Amino acid sequence: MIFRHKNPLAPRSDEITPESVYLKRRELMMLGGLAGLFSALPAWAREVNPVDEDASRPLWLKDQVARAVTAGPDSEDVLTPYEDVTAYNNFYEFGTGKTDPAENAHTLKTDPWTVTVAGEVEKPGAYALEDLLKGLQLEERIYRLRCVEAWSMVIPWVGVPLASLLKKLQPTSKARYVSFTSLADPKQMPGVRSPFTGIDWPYREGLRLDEAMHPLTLMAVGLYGRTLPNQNGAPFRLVVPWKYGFKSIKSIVRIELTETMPETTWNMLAPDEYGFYANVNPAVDHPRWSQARERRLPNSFFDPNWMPTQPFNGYPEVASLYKGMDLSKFY
Ligand SMILES: Nc1nc2c(c(=O)[nH]1)N[C@H]1C(S)=C(S)[C@@H](COP(=O)(O)O)O[C@H]1N2
Ligand SMILES: [Mo]
Repeated sequence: MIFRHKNPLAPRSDEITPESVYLKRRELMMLGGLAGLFSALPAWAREVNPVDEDASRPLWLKDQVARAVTAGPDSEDVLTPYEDVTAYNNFYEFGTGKTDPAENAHTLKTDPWTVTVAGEVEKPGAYALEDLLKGLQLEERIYRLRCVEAWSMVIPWVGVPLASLLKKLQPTSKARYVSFTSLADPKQMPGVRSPFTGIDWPYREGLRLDEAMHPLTLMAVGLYGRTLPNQNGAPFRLVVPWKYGFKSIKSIVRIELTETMPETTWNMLAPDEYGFYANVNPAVDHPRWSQARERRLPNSFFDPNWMPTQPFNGYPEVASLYKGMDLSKFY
């Protein structure tokens, strides 16, 4: 099933926003029987802006993204416009300011891209991204993204459940955690060159194996029906919707299955402020600010768009993963 988009880079109209077009499409898809209507579009009908980054991505990737199927939990949320999703980012490898990634990440070379798979796994190796994703069905998933800084977005990702990828890589019986590492190339990344970020590069994250295997956990290669923009972690990133955004590590070059809990970047930097689990939890404040509410983007100074933060970011189906754990201790 192919899905179609209004070109998100096209000039915005007050009447027909990309989001409203998008939501309409979701509604139609949910009617099921009508879904067939959308699969008959010829390739020439695809709206591709030739100056867009997406146009220069490898064909196999654009193709696989275009063949994604709609999946995941239904969402009542209004999508955050493409313009905001791709202009307001955290990607410290390209600077600490919110607009730095969009300004600087064009220097990231995303093809060819190799992901090293290592540790407690039957199929280790250095995989071309194409081979890693070969045979896997991509899905579109609309997820809320809640940053620990108390802003949030709603993003239509395109990706593959991490569980499907791990099934292909075959963790051994010893594997208990999955660790992820981002590219850290000073030549391509001004933030890695800079002595001021204080981060011990490369950026690292990790999940318990059962969290990694949860059906909500996604490896994203696209958003809004296109390949990922560089500033959003191209070409391959993690998305864990019930955890604070910093767990959703970008531009991944290494996946390692381990017996012991891996080190994670923000936990190493400030262990009192950022835990390994980092589940979204309105009841446990950050030592320096409340986590009870969030600003949903887009917003403005006069209309900050505050709303209450939900436990597990509104994904209660993951609660059983933490049964018996004191979530104020394991934050
Ligand atoms: N490698 C890397 N991954 C990262 C970050 C980063 O600085 N470097 N920032 C994290 C944080 S704090 C957030 S909120 C999300 C933001 O994702 P987005 O810019 O696609 O919205 O990416 C996460 N992944
Ligand atoms: Mo974040």
